[in-house]
Amino acid sequence: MSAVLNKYRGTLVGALVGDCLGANYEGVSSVIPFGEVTDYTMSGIKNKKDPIRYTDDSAMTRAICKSLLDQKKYDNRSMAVEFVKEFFKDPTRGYGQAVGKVFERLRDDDPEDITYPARCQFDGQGSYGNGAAMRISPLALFSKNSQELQEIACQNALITHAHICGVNGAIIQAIAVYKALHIEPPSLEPYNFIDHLIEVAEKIEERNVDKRSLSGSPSLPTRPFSYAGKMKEMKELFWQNDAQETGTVVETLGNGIRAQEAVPAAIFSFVLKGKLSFEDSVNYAISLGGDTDTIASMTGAISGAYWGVENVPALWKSKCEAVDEAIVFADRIFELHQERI
Ligand code: R7I
Ligand code: MG
Ligand code: MG
Repeated sequence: MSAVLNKYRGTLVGALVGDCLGANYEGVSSVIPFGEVTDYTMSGIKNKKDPIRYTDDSAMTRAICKSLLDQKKYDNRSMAVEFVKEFFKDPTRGYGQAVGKVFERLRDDDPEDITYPARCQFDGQGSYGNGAAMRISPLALFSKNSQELQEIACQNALITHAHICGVNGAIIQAIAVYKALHIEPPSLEPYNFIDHLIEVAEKIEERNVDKRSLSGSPSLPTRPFSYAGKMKEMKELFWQNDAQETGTVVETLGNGIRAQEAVPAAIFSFVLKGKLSFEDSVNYAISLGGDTDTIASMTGAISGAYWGVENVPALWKSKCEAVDEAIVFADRIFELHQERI
């Protein structure tokens, strides 16, 4: 298998296994001892007979893959159609409480502007949940360059999340995956990695201030949350050497369902354990507690893009639902990407 294909497969399989394994702890509000997490993920699951089910994170990721492969280009309406199909096929996959309303409106009203239902959420503020960021990794595999990726990640996020924090979180998560795809192990430099994301975030946040709103949505808070600022705090965490203290990490970054918490937590889990292994990053992500399936899935996408599928534990690949399908998606998006460049 080529090195690039290894990384493509790693991205989608990484996102999937993170979701499946993290789901066991979703909603645990406190941090979880690392040893307790590894007891479950490295041995507890050995006895499981049925595949470990994936949640909405992976359901929406596969909808993005399907649309890309069906259209052979990026098409936002097709993305919306696939999300709706995926949701109504199985609404019990643990979706966010409010996002089902968007899918209902997309299905029942078939609006000309497909971002309209998302803009109606939360009294017109739009959702700041992490649901756009959690699904975004296939777009990093598809895109020709960082600029294109930022544009389509933004469009994709707006189908369900109109709040600027939800949208920017998706763009930054996408760029983190894209960057990790282009670094060969073991040459990750944590500070450079975070600096790159800070640079991207600063540019996005400058543009947001210029425009004052996204796509006509009045969702820009007076003092919007800054991902760039949060990632500077993340760098401080490294310097202070507090990083082993998960309580401090959660206090600084958060571990919740908001994109502004989950995305930084996922990036941090990748870089902190990035010198060690794929499984260390994912296990660490789960140990932060909170929105564990989503944080572990986003960590898994970034780590998998860096390490490649060959470094994903065989046990995880054999126990999680739909790993084979993720590999097929990765291979086909790889081919599509080759045709595009
Ligand atoms: O963002 P979303 O798709 O949810 C993703 C999360 C992941 O953890 C998945 O694993 C799954 O468990 O859900 O779905 P939304 O319903 O848009 O947002 C999720 C939640 O964030 C909402 O149900 C709210 O609790 C909260 N939320 C908000 N609360 C108040 N005001 C999001 N936006 C707002 C807001 O503007
Ligand atoms: Mg989920
Ligand atoms: Mg979740």
